[in-house]
Amino acid sequence: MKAIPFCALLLSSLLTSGLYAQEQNSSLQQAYSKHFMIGTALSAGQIQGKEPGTLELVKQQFNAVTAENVMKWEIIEPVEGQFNFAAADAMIAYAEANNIKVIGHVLLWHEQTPDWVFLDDKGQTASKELVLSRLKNHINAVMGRYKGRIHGWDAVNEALNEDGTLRQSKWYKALGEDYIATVFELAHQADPKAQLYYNDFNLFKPEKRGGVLKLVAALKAKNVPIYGIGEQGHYSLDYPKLQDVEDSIVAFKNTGLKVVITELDISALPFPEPEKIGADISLNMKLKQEFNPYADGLPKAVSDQLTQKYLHLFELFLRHSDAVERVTLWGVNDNQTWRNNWPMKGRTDYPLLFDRKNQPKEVVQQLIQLAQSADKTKK
Ligand code: 9MR
Repeated sequence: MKAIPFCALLLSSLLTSGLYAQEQNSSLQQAYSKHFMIGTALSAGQIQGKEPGTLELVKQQFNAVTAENVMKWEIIEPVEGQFNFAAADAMIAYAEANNIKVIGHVLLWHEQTPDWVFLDDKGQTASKELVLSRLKNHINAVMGRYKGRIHGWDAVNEALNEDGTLRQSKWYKALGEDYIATVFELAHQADPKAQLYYNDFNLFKPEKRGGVLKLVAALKAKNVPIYGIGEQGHYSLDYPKLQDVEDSIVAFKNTGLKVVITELDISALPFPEPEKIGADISLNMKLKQEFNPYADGLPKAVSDQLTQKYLHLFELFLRHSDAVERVTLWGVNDNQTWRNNWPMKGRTDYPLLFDRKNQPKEVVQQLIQLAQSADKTKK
């Protein structure tokens, strides 16, 4: 039987007593510095400084940033050979000036990839050689530009179906099932120091987790340079069960790879079709107000549930901090979160750690205190 670690005991006292941190001055990234990095995603508008206070807040609270969208293929290379580096350049300059690590997102994904990648000059399906040369050019151009300046890349994103089988994406159809290994090889050649991750959602599901384990075993058998597994973490108050998250972290850790929590957010809203939970962006349901119950504010009881879910998850991440190297929130504040628009547009959700005015939620100080207490057991 596992011993109950001190931070779990502290967590239960926090939850029952509602105690606040004594060291109010600390920030998330300082508090977690002995355990793992604390990251956030940044939108294009936030990178451009259009949201008052956000860049200031990010440099206090976070020590890793991921581009929410501006490094995706359709934005960074919308037309073959024409690159839009301005927004990525700006994010990296900001990060470097503030001692923040940069995470590249994403080299290859079946979404947000322009059609031209898969078509020849006659508009017909492009040959394997042509698609491969475009992939190579893309990776070399983007990773080459930022060589040595990116801590890690989500190299391949969401290549698996929910049952753990390989998604029959355009990439798969064009390049065959070796394409994942190819991306890791090309990426490693382009920037040998960058950590490379396989990133996906719903990895708490045993079948999908099994698909990742199979993929990792195949990559390792061929000495493919994969560094870690990115568990996205698009969760809700009702799911997943903590045990399922823990089982996936342990299974990934046992492969010898590192684990990164890459896109954490916890929706406070009811999910219309529970079998479709996850982050499949092709889902687009019609807005129904019954699924938007907190447009005027989050009731205290629900906000308390959100606090507890975050605390339980971080307690789990702390317990596995030998493998968990980073926890990245998928956004800074509730104003700028994809959750307001998925799986239906126009809802008011509360999934992040800072509210719509960039004010810390109650949970922030509690998370800080949780880390400070875990420090004491780590010394
Ligand atoms: O948060 C992102 C949203 O702004 C974009 O419209 C969407 C499509 O590019 O992608 C969202 O981020 C996704 C991430 O890139 C991959 N995992 C799922 C994320 C949420 O959909």
